[in-house]
This record gives sequence, C-alpha cells and structure tokens, in this order.
Amino acid sequence: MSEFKGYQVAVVGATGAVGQKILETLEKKQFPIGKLILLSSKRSAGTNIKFNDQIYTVKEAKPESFEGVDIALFSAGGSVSKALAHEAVNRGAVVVDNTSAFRMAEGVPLIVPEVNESDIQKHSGIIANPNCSTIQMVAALKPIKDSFGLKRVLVSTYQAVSGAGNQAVEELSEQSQAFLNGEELEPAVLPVSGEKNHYPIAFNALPQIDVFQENGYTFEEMKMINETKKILHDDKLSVAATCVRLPFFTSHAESVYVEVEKDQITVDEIQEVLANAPGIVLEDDPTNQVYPTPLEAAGKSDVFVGRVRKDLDQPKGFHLWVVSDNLLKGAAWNSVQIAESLIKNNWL
Ligand code: NAP
Ligand code: 3JN
Repeated sequence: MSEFKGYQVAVVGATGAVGQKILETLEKKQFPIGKLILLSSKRSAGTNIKFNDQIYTVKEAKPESFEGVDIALFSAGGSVSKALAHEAVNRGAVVVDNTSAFRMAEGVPLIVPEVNESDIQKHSGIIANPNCSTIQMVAALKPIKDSFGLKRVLVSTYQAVSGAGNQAVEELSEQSQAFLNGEELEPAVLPVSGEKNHYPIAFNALPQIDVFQENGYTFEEMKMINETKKILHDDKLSVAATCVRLPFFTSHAESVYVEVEKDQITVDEIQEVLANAPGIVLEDDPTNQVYPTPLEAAGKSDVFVGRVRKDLDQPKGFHLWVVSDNLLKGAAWNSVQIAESLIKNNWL
C-alpha cells in the first residue's frame, strides 16, 4: 500500500478576498495537503501564489480541474458554484461551498461547527458555509437557545467592506483619500457591484447589502433570517434583520436583541453560558469600558460578545453586541473547520 501523503485540495476563487484567507488558514492550521490546486477565472490564470514557501500557479477553473481532488473549497460566487460544484462531486470530491448557491437546498448541510457539526455527516457531496453575518450571530445564539430557549431575534448589522470583495476594499481606500483631498467621488462598486445606482461608502453608511427582494428586505437580510432557522433547526424562531455597510475594512459587528423562553433569566446567567461556549470570547465589562470592536477582532478566529444587557421593558429580552472577522470565522476559518471535521470524523 502506498504511503498517505495528504489530501488533494482545490481552492476555487484562490485570488479573491475569501480565497486568500482560505490559503492563510490552511497554512496556519497546517492542513494535511498532499497536492494543492489553485483555481480562478481566466483573468487571473497564470498568477503565482506562495503557499508554505512553495510557488503555485493559478489555473482557470474547469470541470476537469477536479480530477483526483478530495476536498474542494469554493469561494468564487454562486454562479461558479452552480456550474462547477457538481462537476467536482461527480469526480469524487467533497465540496465546501462559501456561496449562497446551495445553502437553503434540501440535503445540503449548512454548518457552523460549534453549533451543528453533526449535521455534516448527512452530506451528499456538498456542504454549505453560511453567510458571514449569520455565522457569528448563530455562534452566540446557540448557547443561549440551549440553556434558556429562544423565541425571537432582531439584528442590525454593521458590516465591513471586505465582505463585498477586493473591489469594494479598493473603493473604500481610494474614496477615503479622495474625500479628504476634497475631490469629487465616483462610486462604482458599492452597495452592490453590477446594480444601477452606486453611493459613496467613505464616511457614509449604506443600508443595502445585496439586492432587494420583493418583500422589501435585502438578500443579505433574508440570508440571515433563513439560514439562522436552518442552522438552529427552528422554523418557528422569529427573526428579523437590517444589514448596513460601514466604512471599515474588516470584521462585522451586530447589535442583537433576543427574547428567551425561560422566565427570570439574569444577565449574569447569559454571560456565563456565553463565556463557556466554544468559539466565543466574552468581553463585557462596562465599568472598565471593555467591549469588542471590529479593529480588535480583525485577524482573530473567535466570535467576540459584549454589552450584554437586559431589556428595560421586556422581562425575557436581552441585548448583545457580537463582533467577528468576516473573512475568517465568517468565511475561510469556518470552511476549513468544516474540512477538518470531515477528516477527523471520517465523513469525507
Ligand atoms: P472577490 O475578492 O471578488 O474574488 C472573487 C474570486 O472568484 C476571484 O478569485 C475570482 O478570480 C474568482 N472568480 C470569479 N469569476 C470566476 C469564474 N468564472 N471562474 C472561476 N473563478 C472565478 O470576492 P470574495 O470576496 O473573495 O467573494 C467570493 C465569493 O465568496 C462571493 O461571491 C460569495 O459567494 C462568497 N463569500 C462568502 C462570504 C460568506 O459570508 N461566507 C463572504 C464573502 C464572500 P479572478 O481573480 O480570476 O477574478
Ligand atoms: O457583504 C458581505 O458582508 C457578505 C457578502 C457575502 C456574499 C457576497 C456576494 C455573494 C455572498 C454570500 O456569501 O452570501 C454572496 C453569495 O454567495 O450570495
């Protein structure tokens, strides 16, 4: 029998904001890679990328790129996943997909390992990584639901521009300089690349993330609502969301209001279950002005929670402030955790 040299791993969208973080995470976690295949569109094919001190040349993603691949990590947009994920699965790969293409599909597990790892084993080749805003919120909701029950969630997000990709990051950089130089701003990417209207993000706040749906909510808001119910296995949970883009680069912050089911729950009890939950760091000490911020969370893989307060009118209502690096726990880190779980539990 030949010696096992590691898994064949393909990264689709390797040149993108999420793809770059996936590579950093695979390196950091010393993922057992035997062969690494980096894929992008035709545009970046031929680009060289350093990984573990070795240079890899990016190739255009095609169905045959997945011959022999064990694990394919997709983050190149929903249309690429729809076109190529099944091609990868048909060639024997398990796909961890970072897009919304299959998240709500029956039979596709939607996974945050700290919350619903065991759902992974029901996969038929594709496992979906939730939206970044959903991931950090459900990580905080799960321990509360398990201990006190959960009836209602109202969330407002404060989202970094890196969630909208590398072009949006460049737009904020250039626009901030132009604004301070008193130059005219020419927004072309945000709020949504490809939409008719664009608005300045520098020194602004845009209450639109992704496209509007017929019900008046944006797609990002509907992702949070539907994905939360699926991950927590709770169709009856009442969830509403307002998603807002703000002019900082990394980490999403969320103001989350929850109503629990049990009576007489105290702030101390909520803090205690959060402090003991996997992947959560409680930073909550108002007397010393201790609370998480996006800048401080950037580059870290945990979900940070602070500002736990009891609602003044609703005896079962509590407010939380939840912050996490949107490209790490919100995307790359969570995807690689799923891949690790597949291996650790023999679920490949
Ligand atoms: P990005 O910075 O714009 O990068 C897009 C990546 O996709 C690039 O590598 C690009 O390659 C590649 N790509 C584009 N068209 C392709 C094609 N036809 N075939 C193969 N590769 C193609 O965007 P990003 O921020 O990394 O996001 C990428 C996707 O990840 C998003 O569309 C979204 O679905 C998902 N995402 C998920 C989360 C989450 O919440 N979990 C967060 C952010 C993004 P080139 O260099 O050749 O253009
Ligand atoms: O805007 C953000 O902060 C997160 C964006 C995520 C995103 C961007 C473009 C397409 C997604 C996603 O993961 O939900 C998608 C998509 O796949 O629909």
